[in-house]
Amino acid sequence: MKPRLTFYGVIIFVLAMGLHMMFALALLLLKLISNDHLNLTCKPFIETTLLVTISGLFLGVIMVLFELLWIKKDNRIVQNNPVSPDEKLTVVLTAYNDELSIQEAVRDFQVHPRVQRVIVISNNSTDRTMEFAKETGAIVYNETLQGYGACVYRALTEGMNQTDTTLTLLCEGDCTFRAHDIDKFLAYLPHADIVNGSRIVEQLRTGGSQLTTFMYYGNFFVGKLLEFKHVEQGTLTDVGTTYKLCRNNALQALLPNLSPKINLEFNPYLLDTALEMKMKIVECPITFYPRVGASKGGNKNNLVALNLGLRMMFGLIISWKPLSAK
Ligand SMILES: Nc1nc2c(ncn2[C@@H]2O[C@H](COP(=O)(O)OP(=O)(O)O)[C@@H](O)[C@H]2O)c(=O)[nH]1
Ligand SMILES: [Mg+2]
Repeated sequence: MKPRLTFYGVIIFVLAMGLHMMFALALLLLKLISNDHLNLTCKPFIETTLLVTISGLFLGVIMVLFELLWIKKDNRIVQNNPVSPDEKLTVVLTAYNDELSIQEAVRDFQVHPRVQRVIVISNNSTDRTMEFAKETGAIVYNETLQGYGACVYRALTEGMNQTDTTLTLLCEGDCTFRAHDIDKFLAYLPHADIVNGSRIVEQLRTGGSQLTTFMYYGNFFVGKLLEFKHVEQGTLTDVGTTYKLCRNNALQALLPNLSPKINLEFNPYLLDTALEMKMKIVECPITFYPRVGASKGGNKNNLVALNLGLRMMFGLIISWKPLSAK
């Protein structure tokens, strides 16, 4: 069991800071609206609370410093498993009623020289997604368990089961991610079991994409929380990207430890579980484009994204289990 002092220290610090600000504000308002009598009755309670929150701030800082200065030893070995230039990969695309984008997405990946095949996983699509994907030459399966997590889980399973490729590239069939980033992923692969795409480089985020500036910083914040949970295991700046390149032997170990019932929170859940298993995850900056077709996920608007971000934080701090779909 890891002590996770940085992780819990940061959480205690942020909670204490929030409470402290709330009570300081309450004290100010009370002073403005109440008479001396009320002030006197509330004073001991407010004073005690402020003392507790200030102690929380100090405790948080001490926990973080203790772990960073005394416990962490920085004894990492950089993995360097070269990838053969002939190595091909299987692309797996998620698709739920994505008839407007699926053909363009499949074609984009099919023409990349490192791609062996494209598999599309429809998730009970009721439009012509499956038909259009087949027409374009993709292998098509339908995942009957509804949900983003179930669709991703099936996609990774199908990729892993291909016997002539050892690499699975997970992506969405909505044209938000592009095949030209495969070369970036491959450049980082020698050092990783999973290369996770990150939309953190501003210049690579197309204006008008689903990732608003609010979501961009929100993703970064939750990414850092995940990083603090696994200090020294990886730099994490984006918990919302589907786009990732996985070694199949890593998937063989990882998938039995994942539940397909975790839905839109599946990405940080996968990363958290893989880091817990001591897998090497390296982020790679990727480009991000406007979506073709309507959003089905957590990117509809900032409020939906905020709700999803809070659920992700719940999963990271408390447990992923209660987030499983029934
Ligand atoms: N939200 C959602 N997405 C699904 C589902 N099944 C498959 N998907 C696919 O998973 C991806 C969701 O991606 P995301 O970026 O979170 O939402 P988007 O805005 O719909 O693209 C898309 O490729 C969807 O087509 C489902 O049941 N719900
Ligand atoms: Mg999408």
